[in-house]
Amino acid sequence: MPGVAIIGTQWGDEGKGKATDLLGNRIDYVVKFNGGNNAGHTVVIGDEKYALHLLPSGILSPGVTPVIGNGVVVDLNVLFEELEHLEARGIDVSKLRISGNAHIIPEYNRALDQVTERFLGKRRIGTTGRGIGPTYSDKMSRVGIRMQDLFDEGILRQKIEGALVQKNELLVKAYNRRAFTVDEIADSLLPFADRVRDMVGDTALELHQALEAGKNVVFEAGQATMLDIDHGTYPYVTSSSATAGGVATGSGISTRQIDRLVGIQKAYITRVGSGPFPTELDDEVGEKLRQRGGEFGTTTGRPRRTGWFDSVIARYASRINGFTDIVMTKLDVLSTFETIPVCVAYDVEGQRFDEMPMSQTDFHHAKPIYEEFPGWEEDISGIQNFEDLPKNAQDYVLAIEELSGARISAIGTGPARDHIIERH
Ligand code: 2SA
Ligand code: GDP
Ligand code: MG
Repeated sequence: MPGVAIIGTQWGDEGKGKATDLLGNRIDYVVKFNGGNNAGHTVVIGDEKYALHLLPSGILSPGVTPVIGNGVVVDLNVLFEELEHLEARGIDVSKLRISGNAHIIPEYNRALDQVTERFLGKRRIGTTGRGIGPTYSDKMSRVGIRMQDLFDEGILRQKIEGALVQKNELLVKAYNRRAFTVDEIADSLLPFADRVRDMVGDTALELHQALEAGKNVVFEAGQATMLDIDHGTYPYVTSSSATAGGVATGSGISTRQIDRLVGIQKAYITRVGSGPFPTELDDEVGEKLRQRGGEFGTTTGRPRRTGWFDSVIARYASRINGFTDIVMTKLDVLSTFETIPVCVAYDVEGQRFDEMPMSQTDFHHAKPIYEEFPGWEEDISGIQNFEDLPKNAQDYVLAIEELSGARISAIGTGPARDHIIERH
């Protein structure tokens, strides 16, 4: 049963989209199991560049059945914008399946996400403002609206009414905003019922049957380990389970059906939004990484914060997820740096931490302990054989492999599909 999961090891944007695409011609199904249109995956195919948010990036491979699992939150307007955009570019999207249990992002949750951030001021999370957090809160509070509710107008109206009791209280009393009416929300959702009817189904059963029949199923995570609601840098996280455990809960398959767990890690590290970041480079070196790596948000265009590779985080991600192997991306970005520091442990007020500190306060105060590696001048873009890399680049990869606690099975040397070194 070849179930493969692709998981981010850092704070996102490691190149998961490209890693999924790499498996393209071997995939039958690609499943998004967490998050929503806060994600941003960029995939480059020939001269064409695709930016995907809500849809899994495997949708770009012909013959693949894309699946939006129960763990995803769906903005229906974005769904159809993205589908129409891809169709106009000649991509077949007709096979898309959506779980009847996936939650819908109603307009009031977008409003709440944005206004909450404004009111938090300095303490804001730096969310993408897409309504992700409030929609997952509703799911846990049991006042959420699911895809299947679109097919029963009576139930839909009851659920909207129930949710609005809480939402309007917050919007009007706490945040001085206008109230939403049941009619306006129902009117914004009901026209989608017919449009999604044929896409919505029991995707957990469909995936189970596919896996039992020996099909290749890829589970593609949005965001990443350090943004996971349980295992990330809470509260500076997203509101879903972005780690390996989320694959099963977010798609309804068994953990026993996951055969391979691939961690995606950049050769350095980035973060979008607020929160602690021990190896952050708030200087011209960080700016050079940002420019060379094109580190700007795929969804919001925000400049990403940049820093050196952090092996404490890499080891933590390997442990939490249990990676079978790792794909290291963007090694080409590190060319021309004279030396490349790698964080091997933290110093927290005189105490050394080789593993992630338990307390967020300690993590906020963590100072990286660096080991320096000699850099290389050569442009390595597009290299496909490990032996063709400069010796210093090879040594860097081998050192990171040792520090990360899992085998590096592939190395990205550029954004294009074939800019990759596969190590067998
Ligand atoms: P949210 O909107 O509630 O999920 O935000 C909570 C935190 O999660 C972070 N987050 C992300 N971090 C990196 N990349 C993401 N996707 C886009 C991309 C981001 C963009 O691929 O470039 O375009 O800005 C993503 N989505 C959520 C977010 O920054 C908050 O820290
Ligand atoms: P995701 O959210 O993990 O899918 O990553 P994003 O798509 O948000 O960000 C990764 C970016 O790096 C994209 O623009 C990719 O095209 C690009 N990319 C992926 N792998 C490589 C690589 O090995 N080298 C370079 N230079 N760019 C890469
Ligand atoms: Mg991204």
